[in-house]
Amino acid sequence: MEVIPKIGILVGIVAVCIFLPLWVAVTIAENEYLFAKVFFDKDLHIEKMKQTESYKTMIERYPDSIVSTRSHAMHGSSIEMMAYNDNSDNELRVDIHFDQMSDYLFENARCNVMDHGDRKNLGTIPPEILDDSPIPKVMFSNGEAREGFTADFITYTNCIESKTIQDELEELDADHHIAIPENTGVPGCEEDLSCFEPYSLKIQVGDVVSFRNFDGDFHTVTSGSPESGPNGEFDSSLMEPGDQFLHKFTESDEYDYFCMVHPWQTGKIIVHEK
Ligand SMILES: [Cu+2]
Repeated sequence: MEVIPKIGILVGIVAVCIFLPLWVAVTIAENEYLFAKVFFDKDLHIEKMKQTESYKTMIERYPDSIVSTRSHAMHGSSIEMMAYNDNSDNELRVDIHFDQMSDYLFENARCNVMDHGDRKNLGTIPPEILDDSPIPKVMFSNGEAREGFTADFITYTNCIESKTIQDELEELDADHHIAIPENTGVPGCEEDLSCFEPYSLKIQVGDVVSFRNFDGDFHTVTSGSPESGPNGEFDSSLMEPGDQFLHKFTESDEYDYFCMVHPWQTGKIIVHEK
């Protein structure tokens, strides 16, 4: 009766002292082997990735693409490609990854365009803006395309050819115009509510409002109030003399706005349903 527990303990000790280190050693060796294999096969992977439609389409359409390759990342190799437009700052990024373990090729394309000085993925730009924009409708969720759609995305999205969203709004006729009059950079205009002209404006959902700086000073058109600060609905950032900022109002609400540089400058836009 006493022998069986002793054998059990012995087996346990053997397992912990011999098999566990052995298992760890084998796992490490296996990983090293895979790592080395991926490294030695990297040219093969790159060849394989260069056969994808994504790669071929990208090189054909944008011969100046920046291409970088990486091996033995996640048991495979990757190609990263980027096409860039100096004028608009828009960029198209394509990633191709080959996983040697699963023999799986992953392809992905993303379009990032400039919107009011921020680089945004097409998928993060409000659809109402895209509706009026010459940027082809994003047929892919989140402004990116994966397997099977990547080459079409590169071909049809015209990602880097498109202008900035602000440029595209400029081509639309604004439905309403608001002026930042002269001498609003010094206090006084708040007394007769003339820091933005008109001070209060009633519009309909979907209307585009133009704000133009007729003053010799820098100003901003920023949603929110001087008391509570910007609320993130819209922001022109610094407008030079003569600059125009356009914004499309897509939801009915009352929008207070102000100038971040001269907090006495405030205005209001009331948006009604159509
Ligand atoms: Cu101002």
